[in-house]
Order: sequence, then structure tokens, then C-alpha cells
Amino acid sequence: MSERIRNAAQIVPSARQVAWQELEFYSFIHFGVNTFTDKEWGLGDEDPAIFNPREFSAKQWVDVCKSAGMKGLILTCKHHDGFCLWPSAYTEYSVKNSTWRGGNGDLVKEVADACREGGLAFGVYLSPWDRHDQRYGSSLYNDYLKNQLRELLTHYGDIFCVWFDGACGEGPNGLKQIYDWDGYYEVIRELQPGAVISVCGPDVRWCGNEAGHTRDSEWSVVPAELQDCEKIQEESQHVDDGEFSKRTNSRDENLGSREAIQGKDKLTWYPAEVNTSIRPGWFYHASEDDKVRNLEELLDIYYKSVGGNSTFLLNLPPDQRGLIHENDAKRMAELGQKIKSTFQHNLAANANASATEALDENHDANRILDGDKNTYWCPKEGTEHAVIEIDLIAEQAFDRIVLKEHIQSGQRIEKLRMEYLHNGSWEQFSECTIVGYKRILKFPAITARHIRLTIEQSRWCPTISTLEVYLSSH
Ligand code: FUL
Repeated sequence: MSERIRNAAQIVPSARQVAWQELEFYSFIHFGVNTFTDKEWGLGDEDPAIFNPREFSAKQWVDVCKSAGMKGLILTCKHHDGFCLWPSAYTEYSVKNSTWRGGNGDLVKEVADACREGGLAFGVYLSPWDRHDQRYGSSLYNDYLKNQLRELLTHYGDIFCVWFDGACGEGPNGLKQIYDWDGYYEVIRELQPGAVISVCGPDVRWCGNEAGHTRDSEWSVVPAELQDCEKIQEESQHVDDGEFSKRTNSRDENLGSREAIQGKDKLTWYPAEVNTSIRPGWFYHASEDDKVRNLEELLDIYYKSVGGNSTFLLNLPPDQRGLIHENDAKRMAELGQKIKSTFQHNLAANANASATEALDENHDANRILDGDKNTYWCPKEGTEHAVIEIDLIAEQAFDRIVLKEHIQSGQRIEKLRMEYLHNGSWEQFSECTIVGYKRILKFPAITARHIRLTIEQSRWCPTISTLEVYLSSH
């Protein structure tokens, strides 16, 4: 094993990245003046008076998210049009000049409070691109954005995520802004050290598309240059200096394999998030009421994202009433019900496991069955292959297996297969490449008492913290 791969195997997540990853599934809420103009991108000249969601209920949003099993919510506090959903002291272009609650409302506060009450983590989307603000295009704008961050990160309790997208168009004066990313990050780290900075930020990587497509092998250890990818995308495409074509791009299929990281100076823990909308648009359009994604599609994305070492950020756009439309709410309840019923009874909870090798008794094979995410099995350093046999004690029918690595130790598994004992011989029923935080294996139901997990390829030495067995159809 090369020195490089051995080093890659020892790159670990920060505490904030682990906490974020454990949220698994959370919502994006696009809401603002566009909701009332039927647009996707506002021009920044919309009259604030049009913002008037008469039946707005943050609790309804939170209830819908919870019905789907989501654990967090990210709100577009300001989109590209510049209109702010909180009464910022630094602009007049906000809810304070809207019709809603006579200009006395604070929508960010109501959503943050409802999240806290309902047990959801709360995150903020703040668009750096601002088509309204006159300061845009000068250094004054950077101060403005930092002041807005200060407001959002001090008045609304714990924030789990600041989501920056890379769109950088012209402002009202026809100028483009040179963003002070490092300055923004400093404010975030100072005020909310537990928050991840996503997409145009160092903590969470954009998966590379907005359609819900996922990679089969989603590595969390990737070339560090990807952390700048969304920020420099626009400029780099214009500068043909010969370097750009050599850079890894967030849209590339292969980001973390041995070949992909070969020759890269610096690697880092930069895990992926899959973001997509339940409808074609990000904002609500009545014309899309019958275009809500179906249950199969959403389940498929769930399995491939949450069950493929990513998180799933699903957009639910509230309508002009200020409510998540009935069609979307119904779909979320169906999705949550399906996920919940599938992963309710772990058929391996009382099983026994034994491995070809274990580092010591604190890392024996039964650690993968003990329901404790902090304990894990691992072999001795340098052992790249291993076999774990699991005795389910009785014959069981099952069609899903959940595997987790102990990511606090790194991401190491590259290839594994699953077999079951059938009439005295081992037969394969599933296989996969990477595991990472979580891999959900999905296969036609089989009935067996003995199963076997073979790690065919790994980096330095693999770990497994969890193995669970489920039956989806009961
Ligand atoms: C993009 C934006 O331009 C879209 O409007 C949306 O907010 C999406 C999540 O990010 O860059």
C-alpha cells in the first residue's frame, strides 16, 4: 500500500462534519418575493409589499419535514433578489417593509423557533449574489454581507449550516462582486463554530448536480482543491491557463478513487450533499402542483444519497399562503412512513458475529451489532482483507442491510460482498464499493440464518461500526 493511500485512510472529519452527516435528511425551503411573482430568480426590483403569506405557519413546515423523517431545515433567508426574510438593520429591503404582519414580522425567527421546538436543526441560506443592494460591486457590500451573517448567527440560536451558492451575477449597477469568502468564513467560525459551511465553503461538498443524481462510489476523502471549486468555477472557465483542465471538478464522476487522488498534493475530508427539489423549480409555482416527484423517485434518491455516503437536502417550496402545498405534504408523509416502516425492526439486534481477525477485544466483531455508533470492529493495522460471519440465531427473511464505517477513524472500505449460507454453500446476494458513513444495500428478499461480509479491498485497515438487517415489505 502506498504511503499516499495510507495517509488518505487516516484523514478524518471535523466534529461539525460528523454532526452534520448524522442529520442525514433535511429540507431546503425556498421562500421569498419569488413565491409571489411566480419567478425562480427575482430581479431585485420587486415591491416588498407583495410579500404577504397570510396563512404562514412555520409549525406546518416543521411538521411536514418531521413526517418525512427529516432532522433539519435550511431556509433561504435571502435569495438573489436581495429581499430579506428577517428585519435586517442594514437594509430596508426586507419583511419590515412588506405587508405581512404589518411589517412587524420576523420570518427567520418564527422558523428558527419552530425548528427548535420541533427538534429540527436550523440552517441558513444567504445568497452572496444580490440584485437589489446598491453596495453590490464594492467592498461595502462585503461588510454588508458580514453584518447580515452576524445578525443571522447571533439572533436565532444554534445554526447547523450556512449554505452559500456560487451564483455571481451582476448587481443593480451592472457590477460584479469580488466576494470576501475568507472574511465570511471568519465570521461564521467565530459566531457558530458548530456550523458547517456548505457548497461555497470548506465543510460540505456539492454533489455536482441539482437533479438528484448520485455516485456509486461517493468518497468523503477527496482532493482539497474541490473546496474552492464552486467559488472559482465562473472565472476559471474564462481563464485558459492550462491549469483549469487539470483540476478536479465537483461534477467529475470519479473524485476519490486511488487513481483520482494519485498525484494530488493535498487531500481533505469533504463529504457530499445531494440537493434537489421535490418539484421542477426551487420556488413555488402553482403550475407545478401536479409535478411533485413520485414516491419511487424520492425513495430512490434517499437510498442512493443517505444510503450512499451523502446527505439528502430536499427542497420543499411553500406557496403564497405560506404553507407547504397539500400534494407535497402528502408525499412527504408517505415517504416518511415508508422509511420508518422499513428500518423499524433490526433483525440483527440479537445476532452474533465473529471475524477472521480483530485488533483487540474492544474491537471484536460483536461491536458492529451493539447499537453503539461509537464502538467498532477493526482488524490489525495493515490488514486490508477480512471476513465477518453473522449468525442471526434463527432463519430470517430480509432485503436491506445497513452498514456503517466508523468515520471518525477515516473512510477505508473500497469493495465488499455479502453472502448467505444456502444449502451448505455461500451464495452472494449483494455487493458494493465504498461504505463511509452509511451504505444501504437493497436486494430481493432472501431467507437465511448465516450471512457473511467479505471486505475485498480497503485502505490500510477497515472499520465497521454498524451492521443492521431489515425487511422492507411487511
Ligand atoms: C442555485 C440558485 O441559483 C437557485 O435559485 C437555487 O437557490 C439553488 C439551490 O442554488 O445556485
